[in-house]
Amino acid sequence: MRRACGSRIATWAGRRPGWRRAGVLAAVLALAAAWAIPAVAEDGHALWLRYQPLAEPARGSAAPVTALVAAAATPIQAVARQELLRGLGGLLGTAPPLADAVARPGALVVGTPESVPALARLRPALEGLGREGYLIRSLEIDGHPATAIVANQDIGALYGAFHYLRLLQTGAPVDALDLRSAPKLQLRVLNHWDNLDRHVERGYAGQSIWDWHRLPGWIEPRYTDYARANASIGINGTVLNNVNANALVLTPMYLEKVAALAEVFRPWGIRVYLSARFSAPVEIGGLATADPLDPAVRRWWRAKADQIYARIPDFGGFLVKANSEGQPGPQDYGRSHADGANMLAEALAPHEGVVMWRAFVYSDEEPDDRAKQAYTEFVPHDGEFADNVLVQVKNGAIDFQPREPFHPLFGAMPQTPLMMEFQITKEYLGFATHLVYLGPMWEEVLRADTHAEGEGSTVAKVIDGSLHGQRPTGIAGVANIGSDRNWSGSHFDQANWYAYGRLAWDPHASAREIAADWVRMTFSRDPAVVEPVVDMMMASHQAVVDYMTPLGLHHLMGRGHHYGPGPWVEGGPRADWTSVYFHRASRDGIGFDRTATGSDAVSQYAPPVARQFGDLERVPEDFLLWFHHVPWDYRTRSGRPLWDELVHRYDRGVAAVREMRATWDGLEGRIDPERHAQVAAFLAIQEQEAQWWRDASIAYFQTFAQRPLPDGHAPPPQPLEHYQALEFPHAPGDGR
Ligand code: GCV
Repeated sequence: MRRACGSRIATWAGRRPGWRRAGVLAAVLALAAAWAIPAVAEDGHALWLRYQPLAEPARGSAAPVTALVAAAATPIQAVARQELLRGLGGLLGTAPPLADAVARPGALVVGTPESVPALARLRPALEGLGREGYLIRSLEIDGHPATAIVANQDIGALYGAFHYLRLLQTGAPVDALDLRSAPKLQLRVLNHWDNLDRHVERGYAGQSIWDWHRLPGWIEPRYTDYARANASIGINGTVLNNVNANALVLTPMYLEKVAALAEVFRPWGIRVYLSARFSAPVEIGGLATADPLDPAVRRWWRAKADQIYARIPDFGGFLVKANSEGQPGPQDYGRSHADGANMLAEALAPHEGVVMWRAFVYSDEEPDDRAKQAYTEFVPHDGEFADNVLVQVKNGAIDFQPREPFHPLFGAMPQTPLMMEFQITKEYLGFATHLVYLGPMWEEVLRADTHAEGEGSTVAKVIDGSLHGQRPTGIAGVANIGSDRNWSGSHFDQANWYAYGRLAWDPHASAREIAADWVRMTFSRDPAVVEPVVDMMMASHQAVVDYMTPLGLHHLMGRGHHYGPGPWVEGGPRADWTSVYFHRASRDGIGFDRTATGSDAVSQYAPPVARQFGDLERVPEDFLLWFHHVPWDYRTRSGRPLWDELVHRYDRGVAAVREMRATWDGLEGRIDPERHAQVAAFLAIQEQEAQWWRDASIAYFQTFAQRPLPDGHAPPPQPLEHYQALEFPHAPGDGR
């Protein structure tokens, strides 16, 4: 098993010459300080770390900090201290003076028992908090009331510092604190689908933030901003390049660039990982094969790992997409996923790196149902993967659709660490212009009951290892970060990055509470803003499901770019890349029969779940057409026939967007004009596009349903051919 990464960082830092250490530290502090100067007012660049002065009465509830006792002897300690000075300075008006001891009431004392001796007596209370956990406590030190943020290691104290600042930012009382927090998942990682030419696959926020061409000579200050934002929500790893990987990233020229980024991220507790192309030994290594059982190939990967660790001693490991969508993999040589993953794991093991092997696979031979393929390919290999391999599983079995039932692999591989893969970027959810808060969708999946070990075997318990005891544990989020000034393409998409981090720290947390914190930190602590905006965010996921893919429909988007509706998409290289494959609409009904009379995908779930999903009377209606092919006049639970219910839901979705617009318009004057105006404009786009989805889908499905629209529902304003003829050759984020 892997050594704790803090000790590795300490070891690494300890080996460096003193002058170089001091230089790194100075650079880190300078970059961190530069971040405090807002380049453009209210452009969203500051994210949730705005540290605006606290207005009364919230300020009154914050105990004044009279002094800050915190060491700065290591890079992590230095950034923690710097962050507190910046945060307290912004929130309270002036930064507290630095002190070596608690000489008067009201000091904030931050560190480990080693870095701040006054904290040594809290050592027993730190038990069980691990390397990254922390304690925030109101107590007396040397006879004076004080607040302690204390952890076993520096990184825990940094996370505690961010938590304390969050309490102040959200207006929570801080005068009688007794908080313990430790992450429930070990690897909390972003996956960038960023290409080396700076195109971001499925990215809607500009170009890649990695300026590969100018690295390592030019270190953008943004890299520090990025690391700081991630550390504030507990993210501790980042995969820099696309899973559709270019082998060049493993060449020495690129490894120098990767090493430069790793150096910037290190003080923030963030390790770098790379997507590894399975055929790299052939493409950049000059070998004739990439067969994982070939001794020369194994040697090549071992040497490559050694080369990487010589430059990046805390390198995290590899992410691999193999034998999926045309990517090379072990099956090209008649080997299994376990053979491929274990070969890489063997190369990384001496350095305590991990392999994150993706379960998003489908072979060139089309299966009877794409939803079944990952389970079919992976479950037979349960128990065969090396100790440092995690299998990374998307939340649902198809592909980040607006709503999917949880992936049947969760709970089905008790001897293998399974990582969750969420998509933060909104490939199938309206890109950056649709306001969709993903917290409720992720919460729904995390709380879903797999029944793997009886009732209460939630997906969250599978991934945090509490159900089957697997280690390591982890979660990945496909990043929505790009070169746009506001990072994520829209102000509200920042909430999805934020919520991902908070759920990665605690997959049992509440999406609503996370949203409320985010709104208070990002827009306003005024309840007249917080309450309506949180309600709007919480309703936004159901809205997009309703206007795009109601009742369990899925994979109905435009071909290739995935922009807008395309329920008519058919033909092309493979059936399971079309919409007609998934909705199966005909004169007799609509939906994919995944029961025993159809593909029998339901049988991949534990029996109680399979029985529920397979039973037309008991299946949650949100998944009706995911699991069942249903006649148009089937009576739904509302009493409406299926066709009428479908139309009703499409219209409900559009109406929900209209309501979001009205709510937002009503907040004019309470939100700064710059951000208010952009959100208002994006909501207007969203309403138009929701209407487009609704109109195009109804026009298309009506050709099968052959029924009039129910009373009170307007017909689509254009004939079906109009919607089918629309083309978007320059839609952003396409796969290349
Ligand atoms: C990176 C979907 C996306 C692809 C993506 C793939 C994956 O198919 O459309 O762009 O490729 O998922 O997750 O590997």
